Amino acid sequence: MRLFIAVSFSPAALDGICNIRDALSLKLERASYTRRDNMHLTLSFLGECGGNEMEKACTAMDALDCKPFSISMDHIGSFHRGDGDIIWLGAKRSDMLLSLQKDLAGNLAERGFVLEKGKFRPHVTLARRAFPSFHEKAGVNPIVQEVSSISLMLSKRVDGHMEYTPLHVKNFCRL
Ligand code: 2AM
Repeated sequence: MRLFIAVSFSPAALDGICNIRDALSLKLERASYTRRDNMHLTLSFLGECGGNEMEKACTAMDALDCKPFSISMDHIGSFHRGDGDIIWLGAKRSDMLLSLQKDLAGNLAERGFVLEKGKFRPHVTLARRAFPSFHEKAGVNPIVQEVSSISLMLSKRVDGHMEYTPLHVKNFCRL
Protein backbone atom coordinates (compact mmCIF):
# COMPACT_ATOMS: atom_id res chain seq x y z
CA MET A 1 0.00 0.00 0.00
CA ARG A 2 1.11 3.53 -0.80
CA LEU A 3 1.15 5.80 2.26
CA PHE A 4 1.77 9.42 3.16
CA ILE A 5 1.22 11.61 6.22
CA ALA A 6 -0.64 14.85 5.75
CA VAL A 7 -2.50 17.81 7.20
CA SER A 8 -6.18 17.90 6.22
CA PHE A 9 -8.34 20.98 5.73
CA SER A 10 -11.67 22.04 7.22
CA PRO A 11 -14.72 22.40 4.91
CA ALA A 12 -14.38 26.20 5.12
CA ALA A 13 -10.69 26.07 4.17
CA LEU A 14 -11.50 23.65 1.33
CA ASP A 15 -14.11 26.11 0.01
CA GLY A 16 -11.41 28.80 -0.09
CA ILE A 17 -8.84 26.52 -1.71
CA CYS A 18 -11.36 25.42 -4.36
CA ASN A 19 -12.13 29.06 -5.14
CA ILE A 20 -8.43 29.70 -5.69
CA ARG A 21 -8.17 26.58 -7.90
CA ASP A 22 -11.21 27.66 -9.93
CA ALA A 23 -9.83 31.18 -10.44
CA LEU A 24 -6.52 29.63 -11.53
CA SER A 25 -8.30 27.42 -14.05
CA LEU A 26 -9.50 30.52 -15.91
CA LYS A 27 -5.85 31.43 -16.59
CA LEU A 28 -4.69 28.02 -17.79
CA GLU A 29 -5.19 26.48 -21.21
CA ARG A 30 -5.17 22.95 -19.82
CA ALA A 31 -4.43 21.08 -16.59
CA SER A 32 -5.62 18.22 -14.45
CA TYR A 33 -7.15 19.78 -11.34
CA THR A 34 -7.11 18.34 -7.81
CA ARG A 35 -10.54 17.30 -6.60
CA ARG A 36 -11.77 18.87 -3.35
CA ASP A 37 -11.71 15.53 -1.51
CA ASN A 38 -8.05 15.03 -2.39
CA MET A 39 -6.70 18.36 -1.15
CA HIS A 40 -4.14 18.02 1.63
CA LEU A 41 -0.69 19.21 2.66
CA THR A 42 1.84 16.36 2.69
CA LEU A 43 4.32 16.26 5.59
CA SER A 44 5.98 13.00 4.62
CA PHE A 45 5.64 10.71 1.62
CA LEU A 46 6.34 7.09 2.68
CA GLY A 47 5.77 5.35 -0.64
CA GLU A 48 5.02 1.62 -0.87
CA CYS A 49 4.67 0.09 2.63
CA GLY A 50 3.75 -3.25 4.20
CA GLY A 51 1.60 -3.77 7.30
CA ASN A 52 4.62 -3.68 9.58
CA GLU A 53 5.70 -0.32 8.21
CA MET A 54 2.17 1.00 8.57
CA GLU A 55 2.31 0.12 12.30
CA LYS A 56 5.67 1.87 12.59
CA ALA A 57 4.31 4.97 10.86
CA CYS A 58 1.47 5.06 13.42
CA THR A 59 3.91 4.87 16.35
CA ALA A 60 6.07 7.59 14.76
CA MET A 61 2.99 9.84 14.63
CA ASP A 62 1.85 8.94 18.15
CA ALA A 63 5.30 9.74 19.57
CA LEU A 64 4.98 13.39 18.48
CA ASP A 65 4.55 15.98 21.19
CA CYS A 66 2.94 18.89 19.33
CA LYS A 67 0.39 21.52 20.28
CA PRO A 68 -2.24 22.80 17.82
CA PHE A 69 -1.13 25.79 15.72
CA SER A 70 -2.36 27.69 12.68
CA ILE A 71 -0.99 27.84 9.18
CA SER A 72 -1.75 30.37 6.50
CA MET A 73 -1.79 29.32 2.84
CA ASP A 74 -1.00 32.60 1.12
CA HIS A 75 0.69 32.20 -2.26
CA ILE A 76 0.61 30.24 -5.50
CA GLY A 77 3.76 28.73 -6.96
CA SER A 78 4.81 25.90 -9.25
CA PHE A 79 7.18 23.02 -9.80
CA HIS A 80 8.32 22.73 -13.39
CA ARG A 81 7.81 19.28 -14.95
CA GLY A 82 8.40 18.04 -18.48
CA ASP A 83 4.76 17.07 -18.97
CA GLY A 84 3.42 20.41 -17.66
CA ASP A 85 3.77 22.17 -14.34
CA ILE A 86 2.48 21.30 -10.90
CA ILE A 87 0.75 24.40 -9.52
CA TRP A 88 0.26 24.66 -5.80
CA LEU A 89 -0.96 26.79 -2.95
CA GLY A 90 1.94 27.36 -0.55
CA ALA A 91 2.06 27.86 3.21
CA LYS A 92 3.54 31.01 4.70
CA ARG A 93 6.70 30.18 6.64
CA SER A 94 5.73 28.63 9.98
CA ASP A 95 8.33 27.48 12.49
CA MET A 96 5.71 25.22 14.10
CA LEU A 97 4.99 23.51 10.77
CA LEU A 98 8.70 23.14 10.01
CA SER A 99 9.42 21.60 13.40
CA LEU A 100 6.41 19.28 13.09
CA GLN A 101 7.72 18.02 9.75
CA LYS A 102 11.28 17.68 11.12
CA ASP A 103 10.18 15.84 14.28
CA LEU A 104 7.97 13.51 12.25
CA ALA A 105 10.81 12.78 9.79
CA GLY A 106 13.11 12.07 12.77
CA ASN A 107 10.58 9.68 14.36
CA LEU A 108 10.13 7.91 11.02
CA ALA A 109 13.90 7.64 10.43
CA GLU A 110 14.34 6.16 13.93
CA ARG A 111 11.92 3.44 12.87
CA GLY A 112 13.80 2.61 9.70
CA PHE A 113 12.08 4.75 7.07
CA VAL A 114 14.35 6.14 4.39
CA LEU A 115 12.73 9.40 3.34
CA GLU A 116 13.28 11.54 0.29
CA LYS A 117 15.91 14.19 0.86
CA GLY A 118 15.31 17.76 -0.20
CA LYS A 119 13.84 20.89 1.24
CA PHE A 120 10.33 20.66 2.67
CA ARG A 121 8.06 22.86 0.51
CA PRO A 122 4.68 22.81 2.29
CA HIS A 123 1.96 23.01 -0.34
CA VAL A 124 -1.44 21.85 -1.54
CA THR A 125 -1.36 20.74 -5.16
CA LEU A 126 -4.05 22.55 -7.17
CA ALA A 127 -3.24 21.37 -10.69
CA ARG A 128 -0.91 18.99 -12.50
CA ARG A 129 0.25 18.88 -16.12
CA ALA A 130 -0.62 22.57 -16.31
CA PHE A 131 0.03 24.64 -19.41
CA PRO A 132 1.19 27.33 -19.94
CA SER A 133 3.90 27.65 -17.28
CA PHE A 134 3.28 29.90 -14.37
CA HIS A 135 6.60 31.34 -13.22
CA GLU A 136 5.96 34.04 -10.70
CA LYS A 137 4.88 33.51 -7.10
CA ALA A 138 1.46 35.16 -6.69
CA GLY A 139 -0.06 36.21 -3.39
CA VAL A 140 -3.66 35.21 -2.61
CA ASN A 141 -6.07 36.00 0.19
CA PRO A 142 -4.78 33.72 2.95
CA ILE A 143 -6.57 30.50 3.82
CA VAL A 144 -6.05 29.89 7.53
CA GLN A 145 -6.18 26.37 8.92
CA GLU A 146 -5.70 25.15 12.47
CA VAL A 147 -3.40 22.12 12.51
CA SER A 148 -4.81 20.11 15.41
CA SER A 149 -4.17 16.66 13.93
CA ILE A 150 -2.29 14.85 11.19
CA SER A 151 -3.41 11.76 9.27
CA LEU A 152 -1.76 8.69 7.82
CA MET A 153 -3.29 8.43 4.35
CA LEU A 154 -3.66 5.50 1.98
CA SER A 155 -3.26 6.48 -1.68
CA LYS A 156 -5.08 4.25 -4.17
CA ARG A 157 -5.99 4.51 -7.82
CA VAL A 158 -9.69 3.69 -8.24
CA ASP A 159 -11.37 3.86 -11.67
CA GLY A 160 -8.55 6.04 -12.99
CA HIS A 161 -8.75 8.52 -10.05
CA MET A 162 -6.55 8.85 -7.00
CA GLU A 163 -8.43 8.17 -3.80
CA TYR A 164 -6.97 9.09 -0.40
CA THR A 165 -8.28 7.40 2.75
CA PRO A 166 -7.23 8.21 6.33
CA LEU A 167 -5.95 5.10 8.17
CA HIS A 168 -4.77 6.70 11.42
CA VAL A 169 -5.12 10.13 13.02
CA LYS A 170 -2.82 11.70 15.60
CA ASN A 171 -4.61 14.49 17.52
CA PHE A 172 -2.58 17.25 19.15
CA CYS A 173 -3.43 18.07 22.78
CA ARG A 174 -3.97 21.69 23.78
CA LEU A 175 -2.47 21.35 27.28
P1 2AM B 1 2.32 16.47 -4.65
O1 2AM B 1 0.90 16.87 -4.34
O2 2AM B 1 3.25 17.61 -4.70
O3 2AM B 1 2.43 15.56 -5.84
C1 2AM B 1 0.31 11.73 -2.31
O4 2AM B 1 0.87 11.32 -3.50
C2 2AM B 1 0.98 12.95 -1.75
O5 2AM B 1 2.38 12.68 -1.50
C3 2AM B 1 0.94 14.17 -2.66
O6 2AM B 1 0.64 15.30 -1.85
C4 2AM B 1 2.33 14.28 -3.22
O7 2AM B 1 2.79 15.57 -3.41
C5 2AM B 1 3.16 13.69 -2.11
N1 2AM B 1 4.42 13.16 -2.59
C6 2AM B 1 5.65 13.54 -2.18
N2 2AM B 1 6.61 12.85 -2.82
C7 2AM B 1 5.98 12.01 -3.67
C8 2AM B 1 6.42 11.04 -4.61
N3 2AM B 1 7.70 10.78 -4.81
N4 2AM B 1 5.48 10.41 -5.33
C9 2AM B 1 4.16 10.66 -5.15
N5 2AM B 1 3.68 11.55 -4.27
C10 2AM B 1 4.57 12.22 -3.53
